[in-house]
Amino acid sequence: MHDMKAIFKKHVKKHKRKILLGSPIIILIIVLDAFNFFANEKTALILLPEPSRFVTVDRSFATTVKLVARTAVNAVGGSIRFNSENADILDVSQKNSIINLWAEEPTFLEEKRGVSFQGGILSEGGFVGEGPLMKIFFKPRKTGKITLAFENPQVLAHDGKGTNVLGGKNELTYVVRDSNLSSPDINGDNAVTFSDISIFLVNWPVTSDVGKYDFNGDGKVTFSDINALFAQLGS
Ligand SMILES: [Ca+2]
Ligand SMILES: [Ca+2]
Repeated sequence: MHDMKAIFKKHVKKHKRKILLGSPIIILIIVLDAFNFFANEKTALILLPEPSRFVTVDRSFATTVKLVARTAVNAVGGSIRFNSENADILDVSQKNSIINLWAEEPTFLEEKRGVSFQGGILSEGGFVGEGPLMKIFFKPRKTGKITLAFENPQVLAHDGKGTNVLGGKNELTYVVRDSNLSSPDINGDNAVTFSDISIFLVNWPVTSDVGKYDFNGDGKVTFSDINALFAQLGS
């Protein structure tokens, strides 16, 4: 055991310079990777929460459907479905859409269990870049999760053959909580991670801003709120 420790120490000492030099590169790669989750080379369809995945049951919320085209494209279509027992669709807006030729304007699927759409982008040389396709407005029915997903999505290349060049798409899950509970996503990065718990602990004991840290809704901030936040880790 001691031998192992000694070997390890010796190795670290010997390679200290390399380890120190290498570490920032590894960290940089991890950070860049996180930023590039959707910004890689793939043409993708993205469901974007506005502004947050963490919503309250008493309020409506919106999802922007966005296209990221890495090569020239001219048509996009598909449908978006969700678990409709937990929410209702209020409206779909095409305002600011990059689609300027609708073959099928966004229409509600049966019993508003989703939205289907099909359209073209009139642009010389095809469309490259990113922009919104539409915005869907929802009203939660109850607390729980609402998951949106694409069904049969297509993004067609401006190549005269209509090749489907869609390389990626995401699923989006909203977490609906009671209106008297604080959002577990303290730093607003759309995930509940150790960073949120760390921020909470930095502010512990909470004497002001009770409304920000009352995760169980009893009007005060106690250890129970730490437990309540831990319970939502990863959501
Ligand atoms: Ca967070
Ligand atoms: Ca509390």
